[in-house]
Amino acid sequence: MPKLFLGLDSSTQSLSAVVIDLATRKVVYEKSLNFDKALPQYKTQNGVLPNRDPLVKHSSPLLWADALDLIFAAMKKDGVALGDILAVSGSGQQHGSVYLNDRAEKALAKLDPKKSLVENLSGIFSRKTSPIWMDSSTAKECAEIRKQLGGIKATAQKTGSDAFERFTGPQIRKFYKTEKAAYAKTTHIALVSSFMASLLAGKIAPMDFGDGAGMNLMDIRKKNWHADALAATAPKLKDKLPPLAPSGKTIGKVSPYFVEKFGLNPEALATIWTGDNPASVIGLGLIKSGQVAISLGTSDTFFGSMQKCQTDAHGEGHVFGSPAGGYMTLICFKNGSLAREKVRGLYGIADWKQFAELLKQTKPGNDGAILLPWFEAEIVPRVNQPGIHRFDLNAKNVAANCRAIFEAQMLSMRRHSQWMQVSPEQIFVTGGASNDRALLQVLADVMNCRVVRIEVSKSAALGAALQAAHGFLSTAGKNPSWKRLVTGFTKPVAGSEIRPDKMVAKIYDAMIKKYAACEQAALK
Ligand code: XUL
Repeated sequence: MPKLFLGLDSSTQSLSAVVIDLATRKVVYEKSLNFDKALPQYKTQNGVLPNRDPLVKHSSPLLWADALDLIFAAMKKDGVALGDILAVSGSGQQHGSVYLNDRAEKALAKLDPKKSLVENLSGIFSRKTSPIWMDSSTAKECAEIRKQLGGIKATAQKTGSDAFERFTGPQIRKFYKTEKAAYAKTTHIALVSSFMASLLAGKIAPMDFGDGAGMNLMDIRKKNWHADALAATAPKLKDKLPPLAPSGKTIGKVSPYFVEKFGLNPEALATIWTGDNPASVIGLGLIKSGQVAISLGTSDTFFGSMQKCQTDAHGEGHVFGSPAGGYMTLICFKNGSLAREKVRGLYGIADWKQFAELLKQTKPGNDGAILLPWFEAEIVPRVNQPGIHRFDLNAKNVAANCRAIFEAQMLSMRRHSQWMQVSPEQIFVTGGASNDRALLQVLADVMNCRVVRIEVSKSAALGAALQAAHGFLSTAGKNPSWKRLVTGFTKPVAGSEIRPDKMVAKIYDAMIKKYAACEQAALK
């Protein structure tokens, strides 16, 4: 007898679905719908609506709802046994917000399967578009909130993070300041995750401790709305926010809309969604405190599981609730592959294979050469003036530049993740650049830690499916163990382990001091 659970991930560029069978511990279905391609009428580029101001990045909540209809239709067409799904959960791109008026609750409760979701939702929005995580137009509001909350350290201690432009609180404050009448008409503010969960459940869904922590509004320790943060953000804000609750908790049965229209099991549970990063923590199997993963993607991220809440006094890293209980940490380095690609372009390097070959022609430590690769304004460390900085490095030496950028990126990760005080037994690494052993050897040596590759193309949607299973089993009073639940779904790639070279690791132990000095000099 299969035990099917559906996980959805509403990300920046696509909506993905993963169905798992807990009886066989297998992923039985995967699908991804690219917003630009599947719904061109919204005119998004990489999931973002065009805007003249490069700092403003919005998307459309109707686009996300439309995609939900499309992905259910695709699952029905592909013969997914929707009638056997026991529970549905999901994750969303973090920080993005949806603004609803007093018609929303009624509309959600009476979704008509003869109409599309978009038709059903007509007239329920108090703001047509949704600011998303790529938006950086709220520097002023961040400064105002940070000041009210007592500075960087205090803001991080209270809410888990310093005030960041993309976080929901500063975005709400900007909306309140610039569109007072529309703000007054807003009765519910949702995150992308809680908006999508509301559609599935047919009622306003709570926000979870993972995504709720990405707002600069949640008390990171008490896990309720922080009165000072609400007051620093906008008036009457508490009335507009749903309650906070653990992710995966049951909201109710799925809305009859999905039952009648697509044949979803009428008894299937709709559970609370979370953010894509918290879901990925589950999808990558980071259950034990101190387990960390590095994703080498467009941006590089360093994230992991943490039992006791400990915030970053410098305000560079974030603390979110983890769907597995406890907390997770996240540090986002904007100049990841983005910067590596720029170096490749600068030197006309054909591909990553050649980049890795060049890197191998040089020796660890690179005779002290360092390249700080801030091609774009950087999040960590905070760099508002983009630019690259070379130290003891000849710009003409191609091979040395390849090593210098990657070593600097890894040294930066080591330096800026120290506040987490984790000493992992091994680091899981995922993302595009994780295919190359030469790069991973540098990572293992800099971190002085074993590195294993994990290939989970849809880690967030898989995490969401596991979250649905956990919610279902908890509701049935089974008290499921997260460790047992993720086993088998998140195996490292066979033979991918790379051990640090202890002699080389010593070179980096010395080099981290020089790296720190270079960083400080460049930041001056
Ligand atoms: C995390 C963040 C991004 C988005 C991407 O803080 O802003 O990783 O969650 O969807």
